Amino acid sequence: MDMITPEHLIRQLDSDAAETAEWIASLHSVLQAEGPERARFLLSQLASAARDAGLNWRDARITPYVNTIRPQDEAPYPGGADAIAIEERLASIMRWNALAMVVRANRAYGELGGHIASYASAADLFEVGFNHFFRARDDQHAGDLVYFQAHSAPGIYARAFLEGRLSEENLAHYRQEIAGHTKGIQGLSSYPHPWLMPDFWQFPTGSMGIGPISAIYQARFMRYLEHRGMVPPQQRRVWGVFGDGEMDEPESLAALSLASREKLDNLVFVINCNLQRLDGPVRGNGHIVDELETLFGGAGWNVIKLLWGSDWDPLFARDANGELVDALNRTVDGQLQTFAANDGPFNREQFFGQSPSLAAIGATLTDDEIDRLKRGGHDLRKIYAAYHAAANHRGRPTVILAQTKKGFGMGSAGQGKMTTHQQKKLELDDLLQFRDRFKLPLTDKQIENLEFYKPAADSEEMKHLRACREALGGSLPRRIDSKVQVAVPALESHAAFALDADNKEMSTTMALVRMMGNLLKDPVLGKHVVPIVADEARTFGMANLFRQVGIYSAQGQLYQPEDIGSILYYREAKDGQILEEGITEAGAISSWTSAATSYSVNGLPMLPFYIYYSMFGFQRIGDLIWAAADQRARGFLIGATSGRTTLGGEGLQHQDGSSHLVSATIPNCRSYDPAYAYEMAVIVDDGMQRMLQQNEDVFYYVTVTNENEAQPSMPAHAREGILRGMHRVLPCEQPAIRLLGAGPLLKEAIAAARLLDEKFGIKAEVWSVTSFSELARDGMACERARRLQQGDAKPWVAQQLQGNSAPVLAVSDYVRAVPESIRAYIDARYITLGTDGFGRSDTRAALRDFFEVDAKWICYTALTELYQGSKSPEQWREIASQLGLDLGKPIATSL
Ligand SMILES: Cc1ncc(C[n+]2csc(CCOP(=O)(O)OP(=O)(O)O)c2C)c(N)n1
Repeated sequence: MDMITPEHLIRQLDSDAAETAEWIASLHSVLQAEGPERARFLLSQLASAARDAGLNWRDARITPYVNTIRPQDEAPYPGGADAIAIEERLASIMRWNALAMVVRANRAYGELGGHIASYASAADLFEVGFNHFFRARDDQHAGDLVYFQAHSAPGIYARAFLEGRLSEENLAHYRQEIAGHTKGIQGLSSYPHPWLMPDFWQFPTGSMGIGPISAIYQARFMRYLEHRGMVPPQQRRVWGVFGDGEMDEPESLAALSLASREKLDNLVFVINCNLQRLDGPVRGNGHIVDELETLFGGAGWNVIKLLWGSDWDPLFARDANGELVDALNRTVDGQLQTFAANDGPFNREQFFGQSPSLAAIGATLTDDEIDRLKRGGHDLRKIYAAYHAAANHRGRPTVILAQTKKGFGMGSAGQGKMTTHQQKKLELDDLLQFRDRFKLPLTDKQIENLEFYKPAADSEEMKHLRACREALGGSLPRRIDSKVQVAVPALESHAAFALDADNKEMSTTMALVRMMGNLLKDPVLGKHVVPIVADEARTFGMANLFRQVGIYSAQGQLYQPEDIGSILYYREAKDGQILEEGITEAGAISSWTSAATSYSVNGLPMLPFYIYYSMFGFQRIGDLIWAAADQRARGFLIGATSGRTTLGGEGLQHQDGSSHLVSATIPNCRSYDPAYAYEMAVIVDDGMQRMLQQNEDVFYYVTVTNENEAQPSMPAHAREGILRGMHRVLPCEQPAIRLLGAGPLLKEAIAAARLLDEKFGIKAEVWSVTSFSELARDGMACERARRLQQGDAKPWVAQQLQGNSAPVLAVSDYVRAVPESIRAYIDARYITLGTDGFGRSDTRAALRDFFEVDAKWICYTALTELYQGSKSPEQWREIASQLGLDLGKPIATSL
């Protein structure tokens, strides 16, 4: 505890205290006579004079460990002390119901889990928001967006219970969603999950770090819609309440500078700094608050430290020589936690006992008063002042660093304890103490039975609760499942070039971009399309869109672009349509999610296309995609430069052979790996129909490639097969083998069919598999239906391949597990080829030979199937050499 603080140093270095006092007095007099603007101006002039004089002076970013807002600057509390008293009682009731919910569930089933301590620390932060700030959507207002710290969910349920939105039965089914469902009762999900509670939760925050970055991009997307004239300018805010431990996630901090760069003063973060995470202190040997102050402040945010409650104000007033502030500055978080976990006498001795002056300050308080000294995040008055300042701050986003105690009010059972995060059971004595601490009107028996408590409808508390929410537009959180439709243009109107391609050369990426360009021109749909890139637009041939629809920039274009003379110049505009996110896949997908949930969040359906390097999608930002799925996102993810052997030169970290394996695990994601432009066009058309017309909560993952090839026209009657996962592209009367080619390897399968015919006189038919995952899902559903006596529908793949027993050989540019996923539904010998192993840089031809997926290897593999047992090793070597294959080559997975 011998830390030297800046204030210590100042005192030691101050060679002329009288002079210092004069300077400070001058500042005060300017402030008084001419106001803060003038004072700030003078300070910045001084700073620049210091720079000119070569002083190399810089403001130490960290301010003392005290509240940013001085007591005299606090906005008055609406309703004053009476309202505070009622709201404190309400907060106590929320606390109890939340605690009872978790303890009850775990009394019944010890495995259910849940958290008490997090909400105990966050309750007051939420309550001030609910009573005074969080605006719900109504006829006048589109509603604020609130990101709730996930493991505080019981508290949000507790409030919904008091508001009459959830019943006792709902609460009794906390974390029992399946049991609840079988009884016709909505069980309560562990964390905010819009998929599971679609009328309630808006934003999934259960995976740490996803809430903060998503909140920033939602706030940004609101501005995007306003600047493009899609919605009128509005006073909506995004509030995000997050944990201090959660701030360690890279995603939590990843977009801070975007928020200030774009001047998102519609955004407020409240960081619940209870100084603990799951295992222990967030920064035992330092101050997480100061660290966050530096990070957010450095990124350009308005930072409000909310550290101490009103009962500290008189103590600071008595702190004439600054010893109290010094002591707080040097008390590290680990010690603050210990103070939280101990009682008044301990704190008097250990904290106020550090010096005679401190002891004198402490002497003005009883032990009990010391014990109850509040941290800022537990003082409604201080919280209100901070929120009020944040809501009225202009030009920058605000972060409120609210210091609280983890497990606040849980007494010796939990407050400030190392293990408090996971505490979900409490002894009767602890429960009784909790009741007494929060003055809950419940009998011992009611406490023992963990009865939920709801005051009478005409009680002061309930009237106040209702009045506050009515004034703010109703209850919250509330997810609105808008059914607004957007007309989708006829396929021929924007994709004729793909449907009647007539062997014109193009890549599927080029076809997609061309189609998107056409869709953007559609008089109805056009403005709803949101092209999103993470600094790869040129890679995908999208530069023409720069000029066509412009790149969104809140400031417009303040410079003359270098290429102004070119028709495709780099055009930034305030009403630009493209979201060019720079090199942040996490940011780009968060933008995509904002657009993909706009139908619900803004009541305005948008159609985002996020086009990215397919390897940097599911693999890199898979959890953000999973959260988007939970959020019922609707839009297109376009995995470009896809296919492990199709990307060619880029090598191991760029070549994607796995995204289709991962995307197949997301229930509401329909994944396609089209080979042809017309297939891609049909898939996008289907997606638009389902998402914009039928309002289905699905999204599409479509891989496209940069390999140019002759594009055939669409055969008649192919649509159903394309969408269900396979259709025949090369028929044959009596095939000896059936080849299934997927995506870019379809052409290898077709070439193999020719090779088999020309060199070996073997007839093959070829199918284009647009989606192994759709085939597999259909297969699983049919198989289960049969098992459960619910019907005898045949899987699409089995229907297509029926009437023939010839072997089936599938080839994919993804790992073999992808084509393996349909094995169970094929009534014939089934062989798969894929691209398991690390990619590497070389030509497509070399890569396809290396992974044994080119026409020659398909041909050789087919022969091994057809000539089974009838050839000697010598003859096989002979066939291989005829095909130009090396049978001695090592397996790709070993290299
Ligand atoms: C990505 C991710 N990693 C780990 C967890 C597990 N987890 C849930 S809460 C938590 C601790 C949170 O600490 P903090 O953010 O400080 O919140 P507090 O509960 O202290 O308010 C952890 C590690 C998670 N939910 N998500």
